Amino acid sequence: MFTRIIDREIPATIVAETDRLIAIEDINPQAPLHVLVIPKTQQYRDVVELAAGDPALLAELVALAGEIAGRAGDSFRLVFNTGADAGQTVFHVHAHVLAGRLEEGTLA
Ligand code: DGP
Repeated sequence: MFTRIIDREIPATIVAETDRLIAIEDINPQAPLHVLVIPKTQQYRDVVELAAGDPALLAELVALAGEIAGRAGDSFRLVFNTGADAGQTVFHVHAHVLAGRLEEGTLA
């Protein structure tokens, strides 16, 4: 599904892009800034697989998340829903970058 966004087959608001990552606005924002940072490869289902398979790419992802969040202020949350019971719905690893005022009880 994210592959179709990466390939420009379905639209998204792209806020950053590098050789290996794309960052888009979440379609259902849970905070004033809610961006998804997504490796372009669909090789990794979740952050545990990504950390094991390509730790440098995970570090790139965290750095890009910090850069994007830095545009809105200093503080942010970085959330990797991991597994269906934790609310993961898209099994192509992605980080939620959340900044600004959060809704009470929201875990993205
Ligand atoms: P997760 O529950 O962690 O797997 O998060 C998936 C997120 O992806 C969810 O917050 C909504 C977002 N999302 C799903 N489909 C689309 C889409 O087509 N476009 C965009 N921009 N976001 C999407």
